Amino acid sequence: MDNRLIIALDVFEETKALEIAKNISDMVFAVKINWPLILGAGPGIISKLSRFTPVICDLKIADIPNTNSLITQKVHQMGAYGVIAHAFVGGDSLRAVVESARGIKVLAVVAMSHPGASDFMEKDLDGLLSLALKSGVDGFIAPGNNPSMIRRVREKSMNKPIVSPGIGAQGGNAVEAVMNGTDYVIVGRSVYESANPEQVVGELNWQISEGLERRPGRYEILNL
Ligand code: 3DU
Repeated sequence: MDNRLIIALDVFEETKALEIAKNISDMVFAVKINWPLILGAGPGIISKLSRFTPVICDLKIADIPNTNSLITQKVHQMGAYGVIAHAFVGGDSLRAVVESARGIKVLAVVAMSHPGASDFMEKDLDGLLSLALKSGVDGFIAPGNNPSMIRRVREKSMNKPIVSPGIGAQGGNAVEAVMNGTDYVIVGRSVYESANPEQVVGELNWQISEGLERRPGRYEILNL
């Protein structure tokens, strides 16, 4: 199945993360892990989860080129499928991630889903996008709860996939995000806090198919 759902496993406990991942692995594209799980369960969770499903490490890497490169090398060694880095740190820092990735996918954060994103990041979306494009990243992170922002990213970059959090707990809707140009949907709380994660994952997959059907033909569906 051409799956386009990514589950954010923002839980602290290894057992809970592994249980959810095992139960949903054949219904999702990947899981995304962030600092809560890495700090809670230890970095070994990357390779443990990778036995069931591709793992995207949402480390939001944002440092000088040398440090970015060291972090990316380690993420690669641990068997991750992809890594997320911030674009705002500048072209040299982002290129260091891309150059150290050795085949793992690099996603650049160009816009965020929380209200504070309008304080700084939103003001230079075009600059962040062009910097990320020039750095050779594999895709963009852009907010699924902000359809006009997704369209702006899509219109500027027709050839890199958009991966969007902000669906469910943060108010976004998967049908709407995908209609507006999101290629992969990230969902956390709505799934891992649910009494029936498999059912929620099934519904989200249905919503993604619906969004793809209603998507304008000029927005090609892009793969990561
Ligand atoms: O809101 P949720 O529980 O569905 O989780 C969303 C995940 O995506 C979470 O790990 C968060 O850190 C990440 N994320 C955003 O929510 C918004 C962004 O702009 C970037 C990443």
